[in-house]
Amino acid sequence: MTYVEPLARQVRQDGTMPSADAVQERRLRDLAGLFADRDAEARLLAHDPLVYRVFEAAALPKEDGHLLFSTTVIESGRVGDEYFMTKGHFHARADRAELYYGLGGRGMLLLQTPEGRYEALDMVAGTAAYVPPYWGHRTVNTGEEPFVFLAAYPADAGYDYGTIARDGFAALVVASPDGPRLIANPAYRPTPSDDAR
Ligand code: PAN
Ligand code: ZN
Repeated sequence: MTYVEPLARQVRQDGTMPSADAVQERRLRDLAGLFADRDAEARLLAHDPLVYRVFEAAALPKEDGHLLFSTTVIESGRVGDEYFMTKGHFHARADRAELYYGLGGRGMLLLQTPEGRYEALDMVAGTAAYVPPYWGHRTVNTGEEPFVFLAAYPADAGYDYGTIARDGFAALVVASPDGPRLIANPAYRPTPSDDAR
């Protein structure tokens, strides 16, 4: 067996990775409090739908310089006007960048700086999207099919979910008669950085 052979994983057309080392399943209850419409969220919680799955190639070398990769499959659906989305995070080592590659469906990558500047990028199959160092990121399924993408990131990037769980995300993507619309999140409250506190 070669060195690289055990580091490869098969990714199916639908984004699932049968040889994944770990699979995270996120249902609505795992995202409680992240959607703007709390009443719609409470109603849907009775069914607690599957929102997304992450198939991780995690059993890869962890020494400095290595990459991990995963696929994410976000189901099509909404909570009120807001589309199904990931929790969103900054990297625990905030200066670590990431590359996303669209595999299927249609979605948006939301990016924000710690100060709350935000940008959004439409993603379809074939879109290579760059997550720069220090930018928090969340993906949203704006289509009728599962939105699927592959992500590759430094093995030591880690996850800071707490900041977005506490402050919210600076922008929301909501359904409108003209299609998905990006709006500023009125409930977003950035916590001052350590330097400013
Ligand atoms: C991705 C995300 C994945 C799920 O692999 O972890 O899309 O989103 P949450 O982690 O926000 O639930 C990534 O950005 N890794 O760094
Ligand atoms: Zn990330």
